[in-house]
Amino acid sequence: SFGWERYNTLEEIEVWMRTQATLYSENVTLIEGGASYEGRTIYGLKISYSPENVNSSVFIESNIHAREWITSAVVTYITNELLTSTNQTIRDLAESHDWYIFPVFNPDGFEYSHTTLNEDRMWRKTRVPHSILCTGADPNRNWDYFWNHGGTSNSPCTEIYRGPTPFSEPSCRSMADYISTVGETLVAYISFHSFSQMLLIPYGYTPDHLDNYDLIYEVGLRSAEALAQRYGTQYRVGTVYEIIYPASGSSADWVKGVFQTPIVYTYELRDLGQYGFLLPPEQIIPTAEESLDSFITIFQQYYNLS
Ligand code: 0X9
Ligand code: ZN
Repeated sequence: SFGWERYNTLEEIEVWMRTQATLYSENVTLIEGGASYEGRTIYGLKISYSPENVNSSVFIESNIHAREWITSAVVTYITNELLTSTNQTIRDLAESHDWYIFPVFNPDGFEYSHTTLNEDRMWRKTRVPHSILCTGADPNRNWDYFWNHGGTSNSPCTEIYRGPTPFSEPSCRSMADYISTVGETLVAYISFHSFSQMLLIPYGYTPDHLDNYDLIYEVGLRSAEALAQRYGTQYRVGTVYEIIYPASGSSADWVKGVFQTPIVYTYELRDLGQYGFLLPPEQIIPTAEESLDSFITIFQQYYNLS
């Protein structure tokens, strides 16, 4: 059954979401964000403690890349804390925002990565058959904001295949439609990836520091500091373009560019490559704890400095 001592399957995560919506039915709703190529519904949880929070919503996504299992584990952990923590800081944060949380953005790929074949464990992309030879597009290169502006490939056999057209991937198209219904209400959009221990700032398509970069950089530094305090885990902070690589067509760039969402971060969780995507289950809880510390700090410091 579901827990943070090991990695959960798509079905276990969905059952867990349903259970939360039943247990906390006054504040939690199971939502259907979109659908994947293979016909799976992309489920999320909406958490709302007050109708007054409608214009300070937070959107969270994880496992847009299938093999990055630690990301949905951390996001479900954070969700559980928002629902059950008695810590006053966490309660205040939870109850002063509306939350849209989608732990598995790429259910087809995620399910595929859970098959027993070793090769499949490293699956990253969608499962759309774009060519006879190779399946899938990179769902974090497929979004319609400066799509095909660097850091992508037009070859279906690469890991960064952008797809034939913007939003060719049903999961991206449908989640973009869903995000559009709440886009103007968002104060924050946080996406979770692994690995390499970074807190990334938009954009990936340009080296320019746009919108509120200075504030978001400072908030990011303080959040990375908070993260390090628990177990000493070191994170780097900077734009996607500058500290990893140029990458266009990501969900985070799309949200930032289309809605000018004030707080947009992408986490690259543990580790630095020792285990990489195969982070041992013993590290789930420590990774989640330190990530939660930084996550809370993002909001505290943003409201403190802005
Ligand atoms: O390349 C990616 O899509 C992400 N790194 S990963 O190793 N997990 O694949 C980083 C994307 C970050 N892009 C934006 N936030 N714009
Ligand atoms: Zn990723």
